[in-house]
Amino acid sequence: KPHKIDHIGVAVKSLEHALPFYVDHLNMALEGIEEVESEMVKVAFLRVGESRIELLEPTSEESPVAKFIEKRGEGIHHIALGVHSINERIKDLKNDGIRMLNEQAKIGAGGAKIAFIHPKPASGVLYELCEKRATGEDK
Ligand code: CMX
Repeated sequence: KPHKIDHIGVAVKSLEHALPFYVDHLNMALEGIEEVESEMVKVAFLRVGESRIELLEPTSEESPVAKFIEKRGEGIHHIALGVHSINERIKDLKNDGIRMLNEQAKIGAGGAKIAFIHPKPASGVLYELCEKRATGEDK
């Protein structure tokens, strides 16, 4: 079972422009900014209780997030579900006949193992499975 919403990804054109609203008006604490080269994004994590908002800025025109913004505009891009054993979850979903966009977990922000599910059976929502690195901090 997913144990929490780890984060909600929001596609933005510019972190610099997007961040002040979240920090100054929604009073979210900025945890950090990280470039995930393999995903062609720069991300900012904002803490909301046990979850986070992840702002995603594309670092290249080739970035899937740049294509998303071009097609649909800025907005919610994905919901990440915290799972304890991502490989098991991928296996179970595949056994259930659910199409994965990633059949193998890959490494995302903060060294987490991540995999995306095809949005079709999820009524158009892109879900990410996310297994955090065991740091002990992230309960
Ligand atoms: N929301 C809803 N549907 C989406 C979507 C989104 N954000 N992005 C893509 N889709 C749909 C597409 O329209 C497509 O639908 P059809 O098959 O019906 O045409 C389907 O999902 C597959 O999309 P695709 O672009 O053809 O598939 P790819 O395998 O090329 O891309 C994807 C996979 C969606 C994961 C990639 O495009 C993407 O968005 N990558 C960015 C991932 C990301 O946010 N990484 C964060 C890293 C930081 C971290 O959190 O660790």
